[in-house]
Amino acid sequence: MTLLFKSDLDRYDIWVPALERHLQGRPVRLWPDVGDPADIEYALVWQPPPGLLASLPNLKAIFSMGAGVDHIAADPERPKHLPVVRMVEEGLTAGMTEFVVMQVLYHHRNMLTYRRQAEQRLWQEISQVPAQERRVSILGLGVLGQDAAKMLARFDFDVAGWSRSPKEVEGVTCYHGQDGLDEILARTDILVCLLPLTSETRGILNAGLFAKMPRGACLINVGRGGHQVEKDLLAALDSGHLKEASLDVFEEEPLPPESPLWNHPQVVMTPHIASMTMPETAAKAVGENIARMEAGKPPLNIVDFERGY
Ligand code: NDP
Ligand code: OXD
Repeated sequence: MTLLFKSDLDRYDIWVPALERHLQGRPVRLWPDVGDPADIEYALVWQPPPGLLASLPNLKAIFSMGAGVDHIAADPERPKHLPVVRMVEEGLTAGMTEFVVMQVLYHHRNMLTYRRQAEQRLWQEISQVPAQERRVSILGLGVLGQDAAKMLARFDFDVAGWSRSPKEVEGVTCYHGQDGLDEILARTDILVCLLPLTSETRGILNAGLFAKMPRGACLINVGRGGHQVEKDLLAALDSGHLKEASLDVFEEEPLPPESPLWNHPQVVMTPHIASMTMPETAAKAVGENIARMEAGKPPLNIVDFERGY
């Protein structure tokens, strides 16, 4: 049996048939109408209410509907003996790469400045830097970071990436560890954050990090709001040290109405939509993993809670 729960995105009319197609006849039950909790063996969740997972006595695995699992880690009653599987599926990856490329191009081609100029009826060219001379750096070279990095390299950007462990990615200069962070920041015109939120990465986008980037650099945060220290970011934008930022995620979501980030002239803001899990491809990935488990194999993409992702 599969339990499906997502609090905020009402696409069950697509999700349920997609799951039924890929679950080899297993019935799908939608929370809160789950019937006998003892029937539930697999849970597919996004922001489950604390205690919900612990109330399912025969659960075998927890599948996250998103790539990030901070929402599941936040449940103090999460049954710690069960594998938690993060979402890796082609639709989510493709959507993130589209979004990152769009934002990089937006800053690369000075679109925010042109928008401001248009508001003032100002017809004025800005000298354009070629892509080969624009240094784009991605924090997080995992499933999403690597895909975006490879696509940016195809646009001829000078692309680098940073991860915890050493990596080799064709067309991408790879850095890792604390020394690697300082090196990558020093060569950055546009910084993309695609890290998971962990105890090590929380607050990483702070005044100290911005100071290590060249003056006039731009930030794109599509990781988590917990990565950015918004007061430091506002100070860096206001001083001109950071030229612009694209923010898809925020310290508090929804962004409170009083936040200056809503209409800051140097900020492009979106409401945590950089990428979305696509029901058909996600259901296929979940179905394949359940089939693995039923065949006695461990599921792919298990979260290591020691590392935090
Ligand atoms: P992965 O787990 O595949 O990749 C994570 C990457 O971050 C890895 O390269 C990892 O290094 C690196 N990393 C983790 N901790 C550190 C650290 N302390 N120092 C340096 N590097 C570190 O995740 P995904 O690519 O699938 O997803 C990344 C994140 O994107 C998600 O966790 C989520 O927060 C965010 N996201 C946001 C969405 C949105 O709509 N805004 C949509 C989907 C995801 P290593 O390779 O060495 O393990
Ligand atoms: C995710 C997200 O983690 O949508 O997948 O934020």
